[in-house]
Amino acid sequence: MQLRQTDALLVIDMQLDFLPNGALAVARGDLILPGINALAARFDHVILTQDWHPRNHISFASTHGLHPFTDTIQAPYGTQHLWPDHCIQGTPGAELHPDLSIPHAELILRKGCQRNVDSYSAFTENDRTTTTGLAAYLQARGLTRLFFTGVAYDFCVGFSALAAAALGFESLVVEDLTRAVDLPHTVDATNSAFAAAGVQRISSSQLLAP
Ligand code: VGL
Ligand code: ZN
Repeated sequence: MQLRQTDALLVIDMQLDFLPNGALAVARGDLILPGINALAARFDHVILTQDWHPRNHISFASTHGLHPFTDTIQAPYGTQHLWPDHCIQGTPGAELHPDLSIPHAELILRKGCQRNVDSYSAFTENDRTTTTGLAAYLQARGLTRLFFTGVAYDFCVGFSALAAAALGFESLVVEDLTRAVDLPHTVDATNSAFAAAGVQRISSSQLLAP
């Protein structure tokens, strides 16, 4: 697959809290770091995201005295999964992994900053109304084809890729450079949603081949 001037690579939430030993560790998330670095070197345009929550965020089980992973709440905008406290603004766990090496990344977008609204997607918050400005940024620079990597496949990567497709971007997920939280049904649901929305699942070998 030939890369174009109008392509961008999105590296979603490669933060310490989502990687092994982190507060919301995604299994084997660290194994994708070298591949992401190698792929990023092929792109002129790379955008990084950070999950960036205030303390007592609506998505934290501790905020509600409930259990992470298994419990949900009914937020004004719909069902919200609950998680361990993670990616609290300014804490070490919210930092990007130090082995992520993409000095030419042009934008670091922080999301999930409102206490009462979570944001899995880098484009549209979970209320499905508030935008992060990322679509406007990409459109202003003429970037139309987006490749997604990072964590978690079944949450922030998935929601971002689906939002991108809904906003009219060509949306591709580099599947071997993602890892999933893998709650019951979340990977199947993501795969079905990708198929329905025309989000393509590709391998990094298709991009790294000489
Ligand atoms: C994520 C759960 C909660 C993610 C973020 O990055 O996929 N998952 N916050
Ligand atoms: Zn989060």
